[in-house]
Amino acid sequence: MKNNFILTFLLSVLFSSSVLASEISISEQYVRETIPGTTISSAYMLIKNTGDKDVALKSITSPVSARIELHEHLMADGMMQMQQVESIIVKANDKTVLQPHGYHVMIFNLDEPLMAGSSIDMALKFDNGKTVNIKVPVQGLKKKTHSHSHNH
Ligand SMILES: [Cu+2]
Repeated sequence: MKNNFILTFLLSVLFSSSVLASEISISEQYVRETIPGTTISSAYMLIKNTGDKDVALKSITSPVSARIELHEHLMADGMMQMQQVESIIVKANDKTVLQPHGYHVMIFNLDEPLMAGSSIDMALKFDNGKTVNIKVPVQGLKKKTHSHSHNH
């Protein structure tokens, strides 16, 4: 009886954590190295939702800044502009890409510059009450114009 109880307990822990992890997953995340003389940066990632309900990213917190906003780029009067958005929706069984010239994360008032090779912690809060914690690597400013790397 006692063994059965322990087994049931372990299974329920394993099951619930795998459910949690499987609904929203973040990949391909990176944040830009700070341009010298500035205290801002932007972050990008791929958010995947394997659940059967739409979710919305509501806010992001990080130890590196108290002011982090969700932004989108849009064309206005022939000019590329960006503005803050209240949330970024990830549809059920779909994905949303945060990328340059699209949705992105703006980090303001950085206390210290972000250096390539390091990484920062971010907590992503979703409207279903879930928080996803990720490590975001800092990418150097020198961007390869041509990528000859292949995925193995
Ligand atoms: Cu922005």
